[in-house]
Parts: sequence; C-alpha cells; structure tokens
Amino acid sequence: MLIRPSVPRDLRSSEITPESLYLSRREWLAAAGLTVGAIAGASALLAKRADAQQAVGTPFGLQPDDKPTPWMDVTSYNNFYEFGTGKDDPAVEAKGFKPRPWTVKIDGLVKKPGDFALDDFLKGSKVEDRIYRHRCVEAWSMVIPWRGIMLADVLKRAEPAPSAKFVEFTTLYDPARMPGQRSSVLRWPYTEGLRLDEAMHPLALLATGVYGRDLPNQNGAPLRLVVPWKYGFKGIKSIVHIRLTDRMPVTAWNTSAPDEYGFYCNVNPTVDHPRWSQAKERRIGEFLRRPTLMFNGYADQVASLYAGMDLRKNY
Ligand SMILES: Nc1nc2c(c(=O)[nH]1)N[C@H]1C(S)=C(S)[C@@H](COP(=O)(O)O)O[C@H]1N2
Ligand SMILES: [Mo]
Repeated sequence: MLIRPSVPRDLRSSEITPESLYLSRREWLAAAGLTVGAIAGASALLAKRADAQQAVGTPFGLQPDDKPTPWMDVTSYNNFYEFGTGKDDPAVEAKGFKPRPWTVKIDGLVKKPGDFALDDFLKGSKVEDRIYRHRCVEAWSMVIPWRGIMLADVLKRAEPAPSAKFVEFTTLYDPARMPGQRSSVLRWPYTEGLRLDEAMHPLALLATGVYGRDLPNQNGAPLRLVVPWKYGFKGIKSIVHIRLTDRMPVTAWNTSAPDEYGFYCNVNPTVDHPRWSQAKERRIGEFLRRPTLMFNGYADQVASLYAGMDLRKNY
C-alpha cells in the first residue's frame, strides 16, 4: 500500500515556517528507520502543522475560539448527494470527476446573459481568501478557509433587470459522471436560490477553492456557492447555471421535504428542525457541543435583510 501525505505536496517553502515543520529527533529517527507506521505518523503530523500554516485568509465573523477545521476533515466529511449520501462517499466517489472544461451560463432577467468558460467567468473579479463559519442543518459545523469571488461582482456584470427579484442556481446534471443522480434521493439537478438582495450581500461568495488551492471535487469543484449565515445546503456545488428571475426559485431540499427545509434556511437557534433542535451544534473535531449563534454569527451584517419578517414562518 502506498502511503500518501494527506495534504498537498506542493506547499511552497516560503509558506512554511521552520517551526511548523519541526519534528522531534525521535520522530525523524523513526521516519529515517523507514517503518511504515512511523512514516504515516510523521506525515500525519506534518499534515496537521501544514494545515495550520495554510489556513490563510481574512477571518469573517469568527469567535475567539474558532479555529480552522483541519484540511482532512473539510475534504473528507462532506455532503454531496450526487456522489452518495454518506459523509465519506463524496471524497471516494468524486475522485475521477473532471471539473474541466466547465461552462457557466448566466441568463434570465439580465441585460447581459451569456455562456462563459470558467476562466472567462472568473476574469475581472478579485479572488479573495476568507475564513467563514459553516453550519450544516444537521447540527454539525466547521470553520473553512474559502477562496472565491463575490457573487455580487458576477451579478453586477450581468446587469440584472429591474424586474429581477431572485437568483436560481443549478448543479451540473450528468448521471454518467455523477452516479448519485441515477437514484432518486433528491430532485435532480440540485437547485438552490437566494433573494436578489441576499445574493448581492458582500458576504455571499462563489468559491473556487479551499485552503488556498482549487476546490477538491468533493467540495463542489470547480465553483460552488457559500452563504455563511445560512445552513450548508444553500451552498450548492458544481454550479453550471445562474438564472435571474422574478419568482421564488424551486429548491431541491424544499421539494423533497417542504416542512423541513424552507427557502430561507437562515441559521437560527430558536427555530428547531421538526425532527431535532438547532440550539446547539457539534463542531467537527470537538467533543462538547457549542451553542449555535443567530445567523451563524453574522447577525450584525445580515439581520437587516430580514427586518419585519417572521423567521418562524420564513424558515
Ligand atoms: N449539488 C449539491 N450541493 C450541495 C449538496 C449536495 O448534496 N449537492 N449538499 C449541501 C450540504 S447539505 C452541505 S452541508 C454543503 C457541504 O459542503 P462541504 O462538503 O464543502 O462542507 O454542501 C451543500 N451543497
Ligand atoms: Mo448540510
């Protein structure tokens, strides 16, 4: 069996401080002894330290005790039903997926619709590294260093018509490449939506990477949505189509279980899921559960979007 380091080998040496690569004399000796266990142990240790080094980006909405979730967890504990319903399925089943060439279509109520090759789609937008909290509706959470562009930037370039009120996003539909689409666990293709003012919010990202490198397939390569104040399922992966519309879009999860998943899906510790509480969450890698924060800790930035709305009704 081949033992591979669990983080990319292509770390530039300038990004790694000598201290972060420091191994104890005993660990070096063990590694030099070339025993399989020792090498695995040493590379796991390197992986941990390289993770901490690589989590570059501006922290957004982080609490003092929020630490980036290790690369290993971010890329091996996933929801991506197109590649299986188990948390460890996507990392395995999406391995051979080729996210290039890739075309993104923008149309609907815009002055400048078009089909763009991915590189052209990204051209002209500022690429940023931002560390966000990530809260899944299933009451687990992570802290993820994303790389991406502002969704608002892309929408502005397309010039929404005054009648545009919502944005609909669609994942690639290709059952030959996405084996999960051959079963009917969800309505395919996966779709999601935002109100236009939510989509224009500066926190809403179209992510192209994580931990400073291109998105692994299991995280939604080559382009996925990140809306940090909403439950994770808003973060639709492998997007091929963005459509501006005057009607509230139909979403995959709302279609499959309307009583459980609404259109808004804002993180809200006071509105429980019909089958479980949302008051607390399990941070991946931690033992004790943490209290969940209103709008996932982004209330100061986004609460005004929902002024006057009954969030129990608009769940
Ligand atoms: N196309 C598609 N997008 C998806 C999903 C999915 O099954 N299919 N799962 C969602 C859910 S429930 C979550 S929590 C996040 C998980 O993103 P991550 O695996 O990068 O953490 O992706 C979301 N986007
Ligand atoms: Mo989720």
